[in-house]
Amino acid sequence: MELYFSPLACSLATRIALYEMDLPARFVQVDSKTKTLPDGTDYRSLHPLGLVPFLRTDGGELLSENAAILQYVGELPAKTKLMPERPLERIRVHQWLCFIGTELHRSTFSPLLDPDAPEAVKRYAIEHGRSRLEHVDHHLRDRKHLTDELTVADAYLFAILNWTLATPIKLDDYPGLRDFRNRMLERPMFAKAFGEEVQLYQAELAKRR
Ligand SMILES: N[C@@H](CCC(=O)N[C@@H](CS)C(=O)NCC(=O)O)C(=O)O
Repeated sequence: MELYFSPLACSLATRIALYEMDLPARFVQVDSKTKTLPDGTDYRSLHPLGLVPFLRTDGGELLSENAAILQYVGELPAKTKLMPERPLERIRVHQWLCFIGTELHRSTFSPLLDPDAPEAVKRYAIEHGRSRLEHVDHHLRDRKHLTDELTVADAYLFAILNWTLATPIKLDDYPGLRDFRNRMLERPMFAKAFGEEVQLYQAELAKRR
């Protein structure tokens, strides 16, 4: 398997899932600004939109879209699965992946992280995002995970919440989310994946300076 990723992007969720499930993979870094691969080729020749994550399966299939990739990885044969067996629980995970991808990732955080987004768009994203963040915050106040067990949806939420470090959204305003992120960080595989990508992110920044 090959995971195309950029440091601290939403592709971090798939790295976490692979580590938690102890699945082997090759990680191919996409420069988020230049869209080049380590061998200098243009990533857009592989993924025309230049988005990560992108996964090449062991069978050679190319998969895009975070929610789809996470579900694929989450149910690969492994001792620890990150997708539940029961149909309704699977739907619940699907529900959260959609919610995180649309309501939090693209509608709330993407404009805040985009240096080209106009200030009015950023203000709108903060206003609009508040009710969405409150919704998950309340859900997590008395739960360890989004659903009964740890799943790929938790890895995706964790990846998104890290972006509060670079945006005006403050996790202290959302104690359920803050405690969830801290709990996830206590898991060795979450901490390993996050720590590695922080280093890669800093190296990418230093290269650009
Ligand atoms: N709909 C895509 C969105 C993925 C996405 O937003 N990826 C970001 C990183 S978190 C990206 O590659 N941004 C680069 C760009 O927009 O050029 C998915 O869910 O996979």
